Amino acid sequence: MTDAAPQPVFLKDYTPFGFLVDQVELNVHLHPTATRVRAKIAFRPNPAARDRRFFLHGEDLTLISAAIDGTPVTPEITPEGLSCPVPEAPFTWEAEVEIAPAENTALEGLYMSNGMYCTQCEAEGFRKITFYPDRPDVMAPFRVRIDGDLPVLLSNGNPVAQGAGWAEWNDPWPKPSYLFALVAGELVATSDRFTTSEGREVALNVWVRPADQGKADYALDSLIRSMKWDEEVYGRAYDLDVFNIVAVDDFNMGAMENKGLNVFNSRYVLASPETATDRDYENIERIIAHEYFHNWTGDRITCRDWFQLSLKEGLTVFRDSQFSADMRSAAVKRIEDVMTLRARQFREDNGPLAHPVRPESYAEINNFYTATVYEKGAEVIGMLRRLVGPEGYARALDLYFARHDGQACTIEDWLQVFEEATGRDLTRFKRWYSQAGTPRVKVTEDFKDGTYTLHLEQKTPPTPGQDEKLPQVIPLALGLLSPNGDEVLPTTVIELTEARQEAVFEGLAAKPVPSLLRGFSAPVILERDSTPEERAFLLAHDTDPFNKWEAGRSLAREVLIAMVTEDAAPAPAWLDALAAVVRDEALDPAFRALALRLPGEDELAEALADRGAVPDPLAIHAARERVKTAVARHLDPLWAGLYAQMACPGPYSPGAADAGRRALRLAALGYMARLDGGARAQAHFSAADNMTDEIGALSVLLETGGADEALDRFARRWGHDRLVMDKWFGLQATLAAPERAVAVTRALTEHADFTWKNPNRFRAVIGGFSANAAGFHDASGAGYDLVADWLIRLDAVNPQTAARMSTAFETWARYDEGRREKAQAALERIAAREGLSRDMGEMVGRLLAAGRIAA
Ligand code: B3K
Ligand code: ZN
Repeated sequence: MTDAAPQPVFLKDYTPFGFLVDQVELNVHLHPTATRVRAKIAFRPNPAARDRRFFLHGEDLTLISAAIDGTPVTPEITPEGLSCPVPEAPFTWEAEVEIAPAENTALEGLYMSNGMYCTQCEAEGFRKITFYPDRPDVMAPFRVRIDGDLPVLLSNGNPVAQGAGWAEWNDPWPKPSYLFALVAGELVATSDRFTTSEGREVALNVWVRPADQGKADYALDSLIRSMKWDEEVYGRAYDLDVFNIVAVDDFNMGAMENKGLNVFNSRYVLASPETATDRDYENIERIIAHEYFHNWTGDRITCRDWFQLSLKEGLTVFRDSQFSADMRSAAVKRIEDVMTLRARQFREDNGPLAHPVRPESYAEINNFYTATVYEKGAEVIGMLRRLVGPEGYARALDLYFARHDGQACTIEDWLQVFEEATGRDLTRFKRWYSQAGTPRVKVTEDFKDGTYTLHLEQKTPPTPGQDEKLPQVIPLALGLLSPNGDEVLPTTVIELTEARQEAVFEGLAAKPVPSLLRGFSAPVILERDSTPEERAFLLAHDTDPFNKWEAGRSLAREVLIAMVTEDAAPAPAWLDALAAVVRDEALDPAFRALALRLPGEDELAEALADRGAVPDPLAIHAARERVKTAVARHLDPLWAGLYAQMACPGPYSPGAADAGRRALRLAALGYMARLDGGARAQAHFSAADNMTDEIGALSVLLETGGADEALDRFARRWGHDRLVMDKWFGLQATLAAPERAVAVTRALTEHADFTWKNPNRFRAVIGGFSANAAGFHDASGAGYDLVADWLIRLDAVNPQTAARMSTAFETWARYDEGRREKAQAALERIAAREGLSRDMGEMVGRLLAAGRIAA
């Protein structure tokens, strides 16, 4: 913690560390309040570096002793680390420190969760374990001995030897310290074996607490499928004799890719049909894959510095999306990814926290594990693949792995392999890494004598610190349909590279209907005046599943906006088009369920602000409610049939087919509840034999009223299960009616089981409430105050999670003056706190600065 204004670090200031590390030996003697860590590190001067000052990061460490080549030394120690004179030749550094894992509430470094020890080192947590050059470009093999009276003692790499109360591990692959991990506890494994394409026999274990035994099968199965997929699709085989995964209840994020020892938030490991939803299963599959894929894109090839974070994260998200698309429905996966991108990344790119995929400065790197670095970073790779084609992409990746294995790399290294493998000049493409903001592509058209011309203009609005934007390289996938619905031009990619461009199509019999940005081929906002009739036509006829969905989505958005601004009734043409999609049995039920989901309140607020209006959160909420009721009535003849038809016979299976049927059935249930007062939802809740149905019905009851009894029953049934109770807490905060939301959330925070130091529980309640747009933006400012109070409280114990949750305030500057004043006051109250963390200091500073400009 620090009171001073956070000092930024700049990309341009990068210099290599003065020393290389040949070997690290750690000896960790576990104790809740007095763990001893002995480190023996072989350093030698780095010929590539000029600066030979010996500085080791270290925070919250008590130094017991230090020696160089066996001679005791007395280093100079600051809150950030130590420095010491060292020989000009190779030398051995030895140090012993003491730390207190049980007192570590920040969940960074070595800490305790339910009696078990675990670590989280990315980005800069290793410095809370021992003194070390804690930066990703210093890579070394680690050998670790753990002493502790717990039955399971794990670290990275392969097991060397073990006995009662100790274990030794050796990781032969050089790695940066952020990939170090240690776990110790009373754990049980669900195990299997995997033989790699290179003939290596790998022992696979998913470790959980004994009470959770039996809930790790799906995670293990997902791991095996990920290992196989990475061999088949990327030619990447696993490289150790064991792969361990551990589920931890108290965890700041989703999971962590430590070499050979992935540590997971238990919500992304534990699953049984009774306790996990279809969405949970899907997330487990995706995140297990993501962390496993990091073994090559992250661990074997890592980042030179944290500015390059998207090098591993964007690429690994792209890879896990490909995997999910292969395991499930590619079309549905793409639609869901774009919904998330728009809800999180576009919102970020359009607000005070906008930053490039490769930021150029930061005060606290943990604040930059963002949707822009991850999801926009993945989109950039998707565009690259589209531009060079699948073969070019495969060649570039092969070269990347061959050339950079064992190295800490940059975005330049990454683009260079594409240039060499494909002969393309990527100078302009690189702007995707340096320019923040979502580009707008404006499209107009004309048709004359069989020639159809598209006039394309691109523009990126200013973002904080970046007023001027240059044109980007935008792959625009498009197709053309004839007026009778035939495809006259199959998907073609046009490359936009200039501020203005034209695309000409000749020899057409009639003016076509364009299907633009197919598959959402670039993370841009398309601006084109198109009529509701044309959108309905695309919804009915487009061959591109993404654009078919998009047509319906944009119709729904327009309907909702018209209802907010003009109090219009929902257009019957839209309702008919929606009915046709829902009725179409040739379409995947999951797709039909997605078509029935309306744009969210925040998306609508954003769209209104974009048109220069000041969004009224209550009016948006009310319009959405009215549209839902209108849909319920208009499609009334369909619901009962759909509900009966979509029942899944046989035992629960989390696969995409059954999950899609359940999603469509629950969507029908939700609309039906608006007509039958929730009677069927009550019955559905009582009869549910899996969590998807149980929580699905409960959500319907919460939305339409009459959930009290079901909530009580749910709590009695699941009170013992933390993960299930997170859902109970979260749903109530998210779905509370606007006028009750603050009171409901406050009551939840007073509940005996609101264990707020647990990040999952905090996110469920405070994050859930922040996602309740009309509730959070209550005109009284009570929502802002409630969140600010909790952020202040959490910041004192866990700055990382607190800072992350402060993004609730990301959109404050778009609202009316009354709300703005109150939000600003809440943010200023946080900013004024003494002892505010660097994490939170940076976040509120950015939130306030840009907001004030806009105000
Ligand atoms: N690399 C980790 C995230 C670490 C976050 C540190 N604040 C998980 C992942 O992206 O796979
Ligand atoms: Zn990752």
